Order: sequence, then structure tokens, then C-alpha cells
Amino acid sequence: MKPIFKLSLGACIVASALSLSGCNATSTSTSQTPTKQDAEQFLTDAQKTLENLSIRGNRAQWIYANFVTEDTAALAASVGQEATDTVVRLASEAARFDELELSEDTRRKMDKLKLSLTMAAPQDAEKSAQLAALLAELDGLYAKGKYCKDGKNCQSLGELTSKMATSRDYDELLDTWQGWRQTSKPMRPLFKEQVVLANEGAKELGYKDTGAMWRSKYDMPADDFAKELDRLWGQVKPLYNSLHCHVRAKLGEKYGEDKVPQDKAIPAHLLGNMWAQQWGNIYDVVAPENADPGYDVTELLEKNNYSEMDMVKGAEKFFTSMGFAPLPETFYQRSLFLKPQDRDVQCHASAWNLDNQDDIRIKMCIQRTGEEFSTIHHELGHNFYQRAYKTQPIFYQDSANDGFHEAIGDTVALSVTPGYLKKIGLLEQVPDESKDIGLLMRMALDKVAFIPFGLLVDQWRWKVFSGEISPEQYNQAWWDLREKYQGVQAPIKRTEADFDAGAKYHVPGNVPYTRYFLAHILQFDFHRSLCETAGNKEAIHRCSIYNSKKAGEELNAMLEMGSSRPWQEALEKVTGKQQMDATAILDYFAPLQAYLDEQNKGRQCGW
Ligand code: X8Z
Ligand code: ZN
Repeated sequence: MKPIFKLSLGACIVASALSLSGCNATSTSTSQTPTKQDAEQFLTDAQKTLENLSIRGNRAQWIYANFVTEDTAALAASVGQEATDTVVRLASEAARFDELELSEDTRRKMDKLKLSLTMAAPQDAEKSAQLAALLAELDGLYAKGKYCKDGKNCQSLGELTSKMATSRDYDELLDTWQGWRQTSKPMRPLFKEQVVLANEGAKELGYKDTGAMWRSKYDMPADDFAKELDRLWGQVKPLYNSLHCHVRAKLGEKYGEDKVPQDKAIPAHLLGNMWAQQWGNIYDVVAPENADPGYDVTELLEKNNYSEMDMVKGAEKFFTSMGFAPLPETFYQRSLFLKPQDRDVQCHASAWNLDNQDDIRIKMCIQRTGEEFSTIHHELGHNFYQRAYKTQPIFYQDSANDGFHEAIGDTVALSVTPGYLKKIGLLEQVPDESKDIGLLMRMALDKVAFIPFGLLVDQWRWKVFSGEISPEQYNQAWWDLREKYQGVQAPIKRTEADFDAGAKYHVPGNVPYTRYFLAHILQFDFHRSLCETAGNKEAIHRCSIYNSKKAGEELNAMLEMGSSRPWQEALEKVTGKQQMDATAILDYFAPLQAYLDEQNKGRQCGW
């Protein structure tokens, strides 16, 4: 989901609404001790302001993302600035009520207001305008990024992505990998400037820096949250290490051990993905002997002539089978499904709710692959969540924590099992259990491989924001973390003229990334519980919650809460527990762990 500032888009409607209602100083003078009634009035006024603002901002952002030009950038930046300034002003006004004893709900709304920005702008108008312009420019640089060899034959990220997925030619992969990274070099000075301004804004709101502000959003002390991440990663790490060891050995067989040394980190361009974040595309390289399930979703889509629209309809049907209402007609009229040929768009997939009610849409340059079929489920998960919490007050129109938003569609996609594919007529025969290791391997290459990447992006950004990583160390520090967590390394020498973090959308796009780490833990936890609710009797990796109204009801109970209660309570609605737990992912992959242990016997694992 593109975090369209739910609360954070400003407009002059706001200013007038505020001055009319006296929200600026509400109905009391700031010199008097404010009362509970003042606090409630403040929130009522802020709510109106934010509702108007957010809709106007969503529209400006939508237009920018769909038509990337200088003019739309300027308009998006201008509304973005108004939004940020308004939220910053409201958040500092809310500080008047800090010492006041308020009901739990009123206090929570105040907290949500304060924490609603991804980047806080300094109160200085010029600096705030500068920050808004930087945000739009960075986003645009990514959207327009192309790799042109000798100034011609330009390739879009979509084309480069396909090459990374399908080529098995070491040099061609290397060229593609380094080509895309040319696009992020010009981002470096802009990013550096953005960090300074955003930190200034965060400090004015009372946070140590922007990273500290990001870590404060989890209904627990910021430092405890960081520890919680380490704990979860500790649970998954042994499984990741086993997978890494096996994949490296297979890549060594494929490309030669001179190219893939067996005691070092894996060259980052050989894993089937531009960022080495999901490895499912190199399944063919590691497919277990005699356990190949014998089908591939990309081929099934092709064979059955599935269009991009059929893929969207198929994903929608999953949700409706669980009892969710169908998507509105406007979803199909207003979404972007295909990459336009005549203009630049932000192709990175996102889900939107333009009016905070039913005007939900996705924006995606769909390719007809199994990977993209999963991404469509992912995006629709956002849309169904948005619609489920639309009746909450604007402060709570968000997921329980950001990991929940990212986990819903993925949870549903875990149910795209062979049994399900047969049910919907895509697959003729369900492979027997002897092929489960193949299926689990394919899934692990995407899901388990992702987890350290999901963690490290913000480990890097947090250190950048705190100053522990200085601009002169941006790239070196990025690769240090890539090696430490993922055990991958740059295939060619990198220098500080490069800005490889910027080659990943969420860095120029200003989207926090820890959410995806959390989502990868949560989705297995949700899947395990929902399968139980659905009465599943099979192994958890064979379970599909398709058609289960009971599972749908349970899921919806969590979704409709929005962020009105601490995420621990939302989690409890589905899993019955208040703590995130990686044991579900370990359970899911238990048979694969045993297989990997066997395969890795005698190998020197680690890097
Ligand atoms: O950015 C996304 C979604 C949109 S919220 C397509 N994802 C992360 C990524 O692509 O890096 C989904 C998985 C991780
Ligand atoms: Zn998402």
C-alpha cells in the first residue's frame, strides 16, 4: 500500500475549517488549562480538517503516480506540504493536552494523530516546501528510471525484472543488475537532504530522529519494538541459514564455484530478483529431485489464457468466497492494471482508497506471471482492509500495525494451493504428497528468503536517520547489512558514487519497510489460525481457506477494528494470542527443514 497520508494531507479548506471552528486554539484560550471537553472538541475539528485534506491529497498523489510529469509533481508536492504542515501543527497543538487525564480512546486518537506522518516537516515554511519537493522528486526519479545501453535501447524496470527472473547467463544478469543501479545514483544528494530536513521535523515533534519516530508506532516502547524484531529474526534465522546453504551449493553447481564461492556470501544478481529479496524465480536451479510438483502458475495462467483482468477477478473471487462483498464497479473503472505505453507511471504496485469510503483502486503494471498473481492478492488485501475499517473515525482508519496491512493479501495467497487451483479449473490434477517438498521449496524461496531483506532495509534507514551511518558511508553500510543479514554480496565493486539502497522503491518512495518483515511473520500465524477455524485437517501447507465463511468472519472481525485498539488485541482476534510468533512459519516449513538438513550434510554453511 502506498501510505497515502491518511491524516496528513493539508489544504486551505483545513485552514478555514479550523479558523471557523476555532480549532487552532479551539474554544479555549491557550493560556487557560485545557479541559477534557477542549480535547474532544479539538479532535472533532481535527477530524473534519483531516478528512477533507486527505481526500484532496489522495487525488493529487493518484494523478501524480499515474502521470509522472514536472507539473503533477509540483501539484502533489504542494498538497503534500499542506498536509504535512497541517498535521505538524495539529500534533504540536495536541501537546497542550499531554498532561491532561483523558479517556483511553481520546488519548489514543491524540497519539495516532501525532504518529500519522511518515516524515515530519520542520515548521519553517521554506524547509517544509523543500522537503515536499524532495519527496516528490525522488518518487519521480524511481518511476522514470530506465536502463539505456549506449544511450539507446532503453529497458523499463518491468523488462529488467523479467530478465532477472528468467536469464541464467551470468554476464547478462550482471549487466541487468548494474544497469538498474545507474538510475539511483542521482538520488543520493536528494536523499541526503531529505534526511536532514525530516530529522529536523521529527525533533520538533519530540522524537530523537525520524527512525525513532517510526519505531514509536507499535503500541510498545520504541526500544522494546527493536528487540522484538531481533527476537523474531532469531526464531527464523536457522531456517534461513539452511536455505541459504542449499541454494548457494546449487548455484555453485550451476555457475561454478569460482563464481559462487562456497564459503562466502552469494553474488546478489543470481537469485532471480533485482534485489535478491525473493528467490522463487530460480526454483528450477534448486528443484528437489523426484519432488517437483510438475506445474508452475505462470505456465498455468498462460495455458488457460488468463488476461490481466482475469487475474484480478480471480483474486477478488477468493475474498468474496470468504464472505467479503464484491469490489465496487468503480474499482474496475478507475484502477490501473496495464503499463501505459505513452507516459511514465509509478509502476510499483499499490492499493488506494481515494475517498476513505468505497473508491478503492489498485495501480499496477501487471505482468502475467505467478509472482504477479500473488501480488494482486497482496494489493486486494489492502483494499479489503481499507473497506473493512472505513466506518472508523479517521484516526483509526488504518491497520492494527503496518505489518497487518501488508499481511492480509499474502495470507490469502498462501491458500493458492494446488487443491485450490484445481477447484478453480486452472490445474487438472493435484500432485500427491510426495511432491510437497518441491512446493515447500518454491514457497520458501519467496517467503523465507525475504525475511532478512525485510529486516535490513530499515536497519539501514534507522542508522542513517540516527547519524550512525553518515552520507559518506551510505553504500558501504548498505552492503555490510546485506551481507550480515542476507549473506549476499555485490557482484562487482561498489563505491560511494553508487546509491544502491535507492534502487529499491521504498527508499526513494519513502515507505517504511519493517512492515514487510512483520507481514512475513504474521501471515503464517494468520494462516495457521484461519485454517483451524476453517476446519482444515490437512498439513498446514496444503490448507486453503477458500470458501470458508467462518474464516472470513474471523478475519473481518480483526480488519474492521482498524487501528482503534492496540495491535496485540487485533492479533488476538485471529490467533488467540497477544504476541507475534514465528513458530507458524517454522511449522509450515518443518518438512523442508528436514530435507535441507539432509541435503546440507557435509557442507560448510555460513558466510
Ligand atoms: O511493495 C510491496 C507491495 C506493495 S505494498 C507490492 N511489497 C514489498 C516489495 O515489493 O518490496 C510486497 C512484498 C515486499
Ligand atoms: Zn503492500
